[in-house]
Amino acid sequence: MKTYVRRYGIIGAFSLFVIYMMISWRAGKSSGVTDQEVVRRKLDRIEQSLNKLAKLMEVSGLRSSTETLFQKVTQEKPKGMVPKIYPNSYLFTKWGDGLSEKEQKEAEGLYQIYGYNVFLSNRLPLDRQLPDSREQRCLAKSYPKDLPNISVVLIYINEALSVIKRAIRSIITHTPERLLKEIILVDDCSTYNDLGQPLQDYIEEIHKERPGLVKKVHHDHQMGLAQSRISGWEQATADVVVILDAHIEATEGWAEPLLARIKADRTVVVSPVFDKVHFDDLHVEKYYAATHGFDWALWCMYESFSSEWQKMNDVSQPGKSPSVMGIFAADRGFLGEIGGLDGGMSVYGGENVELGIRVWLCGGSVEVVPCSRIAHIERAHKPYAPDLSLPMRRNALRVAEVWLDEYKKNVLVSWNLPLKDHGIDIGDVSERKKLREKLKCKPFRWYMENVYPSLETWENLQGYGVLQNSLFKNYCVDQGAIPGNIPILHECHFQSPQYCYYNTDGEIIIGMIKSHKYNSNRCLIDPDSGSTPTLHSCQLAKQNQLHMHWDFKQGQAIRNKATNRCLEIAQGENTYYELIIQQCSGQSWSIQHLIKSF
Ligand SMILES: [Mn+2]
Repeated sequence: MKTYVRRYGIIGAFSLFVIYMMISWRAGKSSGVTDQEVVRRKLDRIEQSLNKLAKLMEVSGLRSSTETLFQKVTQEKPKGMVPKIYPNSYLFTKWGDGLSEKEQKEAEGLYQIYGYNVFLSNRLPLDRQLPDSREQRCLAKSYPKDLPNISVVLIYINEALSVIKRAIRSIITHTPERLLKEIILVDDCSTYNDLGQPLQDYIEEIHKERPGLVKKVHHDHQMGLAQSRISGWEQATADVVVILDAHIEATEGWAEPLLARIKADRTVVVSPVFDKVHFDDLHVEKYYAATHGFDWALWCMYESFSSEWQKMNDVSQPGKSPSVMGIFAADRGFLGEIGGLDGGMSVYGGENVELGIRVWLCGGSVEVVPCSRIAHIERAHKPYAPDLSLPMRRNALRVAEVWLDEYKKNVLVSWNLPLKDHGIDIGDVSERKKLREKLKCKPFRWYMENVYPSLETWENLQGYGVLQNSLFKNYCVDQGAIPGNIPILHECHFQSPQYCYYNTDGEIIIGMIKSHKYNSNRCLIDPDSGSTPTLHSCQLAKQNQLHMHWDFKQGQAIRNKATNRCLEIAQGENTYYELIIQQCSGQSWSIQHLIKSF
């Protein structure tokens, strides 16, 4: 019984960490921060959350955790101390002791280009041994002899040669020969010149042992991740196609668990667990298996498996997942039947969520398979585009237009765009709409109810965007310092800390609204005494019956239903205008976008 309680306590804690992760990444965005930094911070937080989770597991004795799976490469002790010449570079935060000035320059230069440690990669053996990160129960499993064979597609743009070579080598080493039909390299128009002849030389070396194993596809202009995956799929001839990044290393036994699931059900699209290869010292860290979810902006994120999966009490079992994160295996024919990937997606982002939703709605399902592990380099920066949020936003709107039905508005709310005339070109979606009709796919409501019930519906929202007082239009209501619970008036920058929401319950939510039911938003409260408004978790505020309900009509006062006082602005002692709560003096407010007029 004790174990039972502890186990569920830990599962609860896991959920809390996931929640923490989701609450915190948006909060990190404030004025002056570029979208690219936001993406980076988000990835950092996901990583931190997983690390914390792993540590928690270890402390609780449920399972071993944050294991460093690959011995960190020890640097030779410096003969004379050479100072680090890039003290602010992420590359040298934990790595690089003892390198000469010349070596540091080379390493930093390569890192700036690729976003990971190419200097070190070039010096590690191509067939380096990674310790086994699989659960004990995975090792005891046996798989059918007659598994389908595979075409492995590696997509890349401006990837380091040694990294691609190591990916190829690791796949050959760790895939039974009878299962590996071919490796297809898709180059999405790399602009660095070391990928031509040197890569060809390596392929020819491979072909001495495995004639014709490696094929190459080259785009003559950058076509994006989705089209790269399609190009690979088009060349593939095996039963199953596995689509991977080229900055990965396959590990022992990675293929069989995926193939066994597809053999049992050709409509299931499966993902391995990605262990993390650190971008700086390239050591591998075991990642806990998790599902691949997303928020209403359609950014993907890790989440805990369903309670049904938890109840099985077997971490080696495949678990249902709302979506995929870009590395997956599918029956080649089935992937074609349901429309491959959406080639109209540009550059990066959204294409995986589109695939996940489409698979579920059009007759298949998605699973994460914990016994299959792929080590994946998490880059410090990505080479696809200077600001990933722009293609991401465009692609998200494209997914919304084709698949989300009445929930399309949630994507617009999430990106703080107006419901009508957002002015963003999403390309031609007529073919994708026809595909949806042809396949007789289910409505998105079915997905909400059956696949992803933890997504909020946001059905009660009436208005969203920045909230401005008519006296002072350059200033916006802002969530204020984090941590902290005092909303402020701040120069408008139209970023997420200034997003406000008004709903039919009369709540005013300040700061980016949460996409999942297990997260709580922060509601504006009249604390009753004093004149300083505060923010509280809406759930707790409800429980504690705080004064959280407001009468508000567009262009009119914001008046608390319980206290009858108003949210207003006034000059404080320091002469700056401040947000206060006081007896109503007739001030009026407007929220940026209306869902229906109120
Ligand atoms: Mn990747």
